[in-house]
Amino acid sequence: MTNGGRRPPPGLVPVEAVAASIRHPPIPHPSSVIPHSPFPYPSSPMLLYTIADLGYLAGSDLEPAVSALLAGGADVVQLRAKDHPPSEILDCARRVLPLCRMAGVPLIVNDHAGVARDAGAGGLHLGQDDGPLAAARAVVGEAALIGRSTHSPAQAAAARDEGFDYIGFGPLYPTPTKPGRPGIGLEDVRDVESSVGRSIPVFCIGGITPANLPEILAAGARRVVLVSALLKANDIAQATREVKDMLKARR
Ligand code: 3NM
Repeated sequence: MTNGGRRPPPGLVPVEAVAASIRHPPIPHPSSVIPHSPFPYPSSPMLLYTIADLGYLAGSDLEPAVSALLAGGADVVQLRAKDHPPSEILDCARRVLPLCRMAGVPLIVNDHAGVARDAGAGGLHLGQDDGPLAAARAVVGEAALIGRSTHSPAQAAAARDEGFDYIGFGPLYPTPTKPGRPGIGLEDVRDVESSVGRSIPVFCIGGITPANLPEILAAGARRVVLVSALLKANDIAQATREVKDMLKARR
């Protein structure tokens, strides 16, 4: 296996597994970027992490938005729904999971380990206050990716040491998507990327737009998360493509 001994994502029905393997032949992960990457999606460079945030999307917009993110080259899609009950989030996850699977892209559920497990999602994302990795791992299983939000270099290193598969690092700038947090700025980006980022993917997050992406990349970032800048774009697929092209050009 090229993914560090992990089993493939759970719940793939054969026809989807076949389709995924046709679209994404199992070439080795670019080990020069992330040695021993835990990501079981070896053909993807994992540069652009997107979030389908129900704070920005009406329910009926969910599938079109996720389709557009995928069409534009999103490498990861997270489902984030801060004010929705788990049963509704599960329903949403089940609606978009087939889209993600057909694109060979992991669907990550924010906060809710039980939802991630019940949906058969590719992973789970946890905040700083969402408990230890081991408890979440016991719920979602070994195959799922589990990421942690981090807001300082110390938190980033701690998440790596605990065994998280990836981290978010931010918010770089204050953002209405996660209100009440100061921006941490760009000064630690290069160090975190060159230390923690040698072991697991580091996705910079918070207030990132196509306009400020060049300065974030110049500060040392390689992987980013964009939420509002994509979901509020007139053409989500085109905005996503623009960002993905900038990330690919940086590598
Ligand atoms: N987490 P936008 S910042 C969901 O720093 C989230 O942990 C953050 O949204 C963190 O791209 C953030 O609209 C919001 O600024 C990112």
